Amino acid sequence: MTFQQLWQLRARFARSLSTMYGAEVPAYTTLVDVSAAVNEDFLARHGADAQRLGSIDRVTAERHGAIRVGSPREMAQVARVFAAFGMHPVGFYDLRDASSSSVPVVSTAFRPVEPEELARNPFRVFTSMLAADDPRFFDPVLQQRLQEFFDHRTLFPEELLDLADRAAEHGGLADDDAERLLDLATGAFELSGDPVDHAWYRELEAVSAVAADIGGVPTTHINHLTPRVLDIDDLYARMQALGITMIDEIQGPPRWDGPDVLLRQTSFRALAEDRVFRFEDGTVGPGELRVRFGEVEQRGIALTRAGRDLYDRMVDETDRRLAAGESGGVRVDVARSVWEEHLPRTEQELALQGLAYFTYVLDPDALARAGEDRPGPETELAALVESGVAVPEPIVYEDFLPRSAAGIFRSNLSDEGSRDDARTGTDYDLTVLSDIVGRPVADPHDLYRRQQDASVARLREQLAAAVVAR
Ligand code: OOG
Ligand code: NI
Repeated sequence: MTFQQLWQLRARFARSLSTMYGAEVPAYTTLVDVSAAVNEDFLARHGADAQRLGSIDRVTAERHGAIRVGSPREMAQVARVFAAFGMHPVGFYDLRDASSSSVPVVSTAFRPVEPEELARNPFRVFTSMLAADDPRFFDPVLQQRLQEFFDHRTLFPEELLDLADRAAEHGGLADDDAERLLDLATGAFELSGDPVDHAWYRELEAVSAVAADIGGVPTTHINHLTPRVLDIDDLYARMQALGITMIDEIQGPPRWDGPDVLLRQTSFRALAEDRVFRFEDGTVGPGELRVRFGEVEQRGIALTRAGRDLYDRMVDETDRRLAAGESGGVRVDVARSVWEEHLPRTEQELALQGLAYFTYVLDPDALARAGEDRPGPETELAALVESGVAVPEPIVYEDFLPRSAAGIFRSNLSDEGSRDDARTGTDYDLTVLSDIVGRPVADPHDLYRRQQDASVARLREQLAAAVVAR
């Protein structure tokens, strides 16, 4: 085989993790099969319109994974591994406060950032780091023991890190090196057969099941791998019909007859998996852990800051009405009425009100129809949209939602864990996380904005040319 570029490595990495995960968690394979059937039927029903938020090839291959690491050192290393696949840190998520349960992690997502790269293969991995220094969860003695545990384990062998650095530096790898990189990287996220120290695991679990999953085991692993569907309600119904119990509700925006925004997700609860334990009396033997689960997602349009503020207000409003006992207490029904009251019903309105990101594309027929009145490059964008000369095409949301993420974590915890809210938590933000990761963590808004601005610049050039040609 010849030289493989980063995107080719990324596509193969996603496939290889998918094969591994399917062998480890058979229910995942069912989920992938049902997702493919849902997408085919959706495509048959909606034709070309079905591909407005991504080509069917992209959507069929699309996955996000989730992994969890323990320390800043491990976070910096995993960033080097992902860089070899053209995946860069985007967004800061603080899940410590996003839920009443004990979820002591801060997170980012590693993903391609350029539109062409996303179109080639959008593989992304939601990556959480244990906030092991947060005194609300861990007392000084436990902090110390966790740190020693993380200092002494190796998640990513030197050979993997070296190969990854070389791939990132040269924009890819050739032949055997590419194969070796893929083997080592896939292996780093495989469930380990090494014995789990039972006493240590249970001690951490009393504080937080998430802490135990991260700090109670000698390696990391893919926690879930999520296919994308074009109709999540259909997927939900089909999975239930197959006898697979899903969590009670679809997280994120409700189903309604306006544009889909951001991200809707649902999952089935973690399944019991055989693991090997070293018990308190020194014996080694089988046991079970329930950690890994299946999740599926449907993606919508990315919202601007103004759109996101509106979204957050709608979520709060839904909470308020639910607390007041409206609509029989069914969240999605309450949310749907809130949506109908506040969110514009068309993409065009979302664009005109500056609530969502779009690329603006010139419609040459509309321009020709304008004849002598054709607009110049100085014409306001809104006027161009209203006259149909500029057609807004949605930019898909490529990121995550902290509240849904916390909800997904929480739905898989059997125990709330403990948190001492009398103490002050450690400060984490995008800047602190960038220092930890060792490279700048991008603000998702900057990326969407850049894509939108580039399309407007292109449009203005075309209009200027059209004016000159007149
Ligand atoms: C990550 C949970 C977040 C999502 O889709 O929001 C996530 C985890 O369980 O480690 O994957
Ligand atoms: Ni997920």
